[in-house]
Amino acid sequence: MGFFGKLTGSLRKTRETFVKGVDSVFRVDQVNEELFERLEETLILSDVGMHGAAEICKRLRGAAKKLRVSSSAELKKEFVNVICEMLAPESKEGESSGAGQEVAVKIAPKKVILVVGVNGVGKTTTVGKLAFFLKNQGERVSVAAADTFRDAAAAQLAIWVERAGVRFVKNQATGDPGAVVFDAIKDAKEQEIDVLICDTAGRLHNKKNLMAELHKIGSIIERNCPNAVKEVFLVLDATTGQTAISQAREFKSVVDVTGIVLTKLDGTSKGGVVLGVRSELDVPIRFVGLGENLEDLLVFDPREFAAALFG
Ligand SMILES: Nc1nc2c(ncn2[C@@H]2O[C@H](COP(=O)(O)OP(=O)(O)OP(=O)(O)O)[C@@H](O)[C@H]2O)c(=O)[nH]1
Ligand SMILES: [Mg+2]
Repeated sequence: MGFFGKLTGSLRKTRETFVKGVDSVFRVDQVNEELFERLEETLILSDVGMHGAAEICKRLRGAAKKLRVSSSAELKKEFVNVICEMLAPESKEGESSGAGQEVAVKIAPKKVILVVGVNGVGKTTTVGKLAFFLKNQGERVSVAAADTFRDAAAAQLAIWVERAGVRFVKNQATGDPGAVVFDAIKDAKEQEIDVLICDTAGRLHNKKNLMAELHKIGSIIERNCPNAVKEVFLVLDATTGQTAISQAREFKSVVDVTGIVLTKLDGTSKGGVVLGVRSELDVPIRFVGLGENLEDLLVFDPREFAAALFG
């Protein structure tokens, strides 16, 4: 099964609820205010949330007016276009910007990815899948076990790292995540690693501690690899619906989130949350998690996603 087939299969339940609901809104002859109201209501009820639903309807109204859309079939087409536009990353995003400037010496690591999120959303699993993905892209990858809060965390990560076949840095001695990241950066320089991925704890004694620690790890990365591209991937669990959106808001206020990884899209009917997250955050969705295996991580492509949903 290809990537697209896998995505379509994973979105089956979302198609059954969200898409069916939306389809029924468009199954009328007239494009009128009532249709827009029903659409907004349907979107709110299907995990897109208030903010996302309002934005979609506003954009769709604008497009309908501009293009003088008169049939509901045409309007549905525009609806899919609006969704693609909303999901598309900002053009300012610099995935291809490399290390930011031309430098003669080789930078190692070129990129440091900090993976954050509350407990149980799928951070460690995502780190494993992401390591495997990047390795297959030809990158030299290392993983840092910076979740030192839970005893079993490093052991769980070690299994993923072994499956992915990448380098692993842990540090049982200090129990300090900052120290692990520091060691991993040092190791990455020595080993000429391209991408360093740091797993982090999802739970500390309290939320304030968690955010303070993420902040500290961020400064260690900044100080020790000023020339590397820094990414903060926020992992959100799609099955939690609106909760994922409020977590996103909370993390974004503390750390500079550069991308979202939306996990557990397989088997949930709450796929509409993709739209809510994107509209709420103004941060691109980079990857989606579609299962518990190494290869179950897909680069998020808005057009493909919309096609898998509505195609
Ligand atoms: N179906 C499905 N399950 C997933 C996916 N990603 C993660 N999981 C499962 O979610 C559970 C939690 O995953 P972890 O990776 O341990 O989550 P975490 O965020 O690291 O958790 P803490 O370290 O406790 O904060 C595991 O049972 C994973 O197998 C996904 O994309 N699909
Ligand atoms: Mg974990």
